[in-house]
Amino acid sequence: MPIPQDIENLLQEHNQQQLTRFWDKLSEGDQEQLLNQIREIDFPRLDQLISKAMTPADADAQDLDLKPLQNSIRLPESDTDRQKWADATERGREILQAGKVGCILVAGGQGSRLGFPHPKGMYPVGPVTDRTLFQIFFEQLLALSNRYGVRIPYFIMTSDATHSETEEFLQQHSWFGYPSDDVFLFRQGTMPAVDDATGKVLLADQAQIAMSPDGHGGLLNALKKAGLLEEMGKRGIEYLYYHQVDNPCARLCDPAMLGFHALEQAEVTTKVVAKRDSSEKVGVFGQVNGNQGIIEYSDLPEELAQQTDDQGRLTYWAGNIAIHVFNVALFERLTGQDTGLPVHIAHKKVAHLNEAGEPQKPETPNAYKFERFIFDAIPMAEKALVLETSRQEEFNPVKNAEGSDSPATSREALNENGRRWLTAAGYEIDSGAAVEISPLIALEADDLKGELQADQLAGQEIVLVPDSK
Ligand code: UD2
Repeated sequence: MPIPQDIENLLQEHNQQQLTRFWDKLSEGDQEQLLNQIREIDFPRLDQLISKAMTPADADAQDLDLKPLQNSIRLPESDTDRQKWADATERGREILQAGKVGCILVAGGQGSRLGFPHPKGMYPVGPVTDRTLFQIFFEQLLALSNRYGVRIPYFIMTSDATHSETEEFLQQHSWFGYPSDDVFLFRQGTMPAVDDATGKVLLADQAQIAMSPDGHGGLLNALKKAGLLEEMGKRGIEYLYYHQVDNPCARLCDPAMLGFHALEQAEVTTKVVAKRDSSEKVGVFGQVNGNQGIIEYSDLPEELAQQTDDQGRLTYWAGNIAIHVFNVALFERLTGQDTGLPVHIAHKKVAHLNEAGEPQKPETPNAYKFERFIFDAIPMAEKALVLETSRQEEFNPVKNAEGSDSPATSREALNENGRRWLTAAGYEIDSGAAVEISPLIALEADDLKGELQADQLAGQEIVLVPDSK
């Protein structure tokens, strides 16, 4: 079939005619697929992004206006602090009991650093049982919904790269016992990659535009498009606990975090850990252009990352571990306005076809990719709260195949946390024992007090998981 006239005009107008370069070689089906992709692209918006990407940042670009974080709730040190945390935990339990909490998992990333050829949630990280990240999360939510007698909807964002395998894996495991009608899998959007020299949209194949996921900030539009903000309204959900697929130590729907969030009347609360060192690859919290916000590690100048106060502690100490509580009302407000989250432009290597239709696998960055970050919602909130947590307890992600933030460090942390819980609950265990405790057995150390028999704690492997039926 001929190229539809409206498409011909559209590509002409935006100088992107190369997208139909191989039209005559395509089957009807492939032509249809290409047309659908072209129709998905917001070309006027893309033109703005292309010209922004192609304009070198002017030398005297407004310097980063970053000041240290002014207020945050630090880990408790005094009895007064501990009482504050206990009060917040009580408030958080009330919110959970009232059924006002939903949970968001962002799982659209391709996890290229890990070199695992499946969606990262399928990665086995249990130190003894090889439980996957997904299983650990679902068991936490199942334990919470049982304990508080409420349904906690689980909104899982996937991407084109992770959706079908994730869906199949969860179905195969019957959502690890979680009610499937409380699980919502939805895809994030995509953005085209453009050639860094010409601004032309790249073709990944003769009938396939080079598209990539639009960043975890794509969550807002994806929730709205999937009708999930309405679903939250129908269920009376007011608070959303948000976490990433790579961190098995995240304490889902943490009552203390929910409690502080409500008591401080925040619209967004973010958990932070004290950075390991100035080079740790996490965003930092600060006053950004006068507003509380996060500067991504790649945008933080070296001298600021290394700046210390008079006690030698990092000035920008608060590392974003990408655990948030958002008010649904904030998401409704942000998706209601047309200026959504800002778009970040990344210079990356993107495989594509050249003009002759030959596949190119560049060795150096050749294209611009566009993505949104969810933490850019923070400065848009009426009030943003920062809450410190313990790295050992709550931030041991699986990111790299080796070294720091790897499967080995994450498994060891789960093991260490299990051992600490057992000791805190008053049990003697072998100093070299490997420990794994399912959330269905305990969500915190206190849940173990007076529950275990000696034979469950003997030997080199202590595995506390529900009896497999
Ligand atoms: C992220 C943060 C970093 C710090 C760290 C904590 C950004 C840009 N950086 O670093 O500041 O908080 O996490 O662990 O966020 N994802 C999607 N769709 C996408 C892209 C990512 O769902 O299009 C998900 C991905 O599945 C993962 C999370 O977002 O769950 C973070 O992905 P990442 O690997 O891009 O972020 P990272 O680890 O560089």
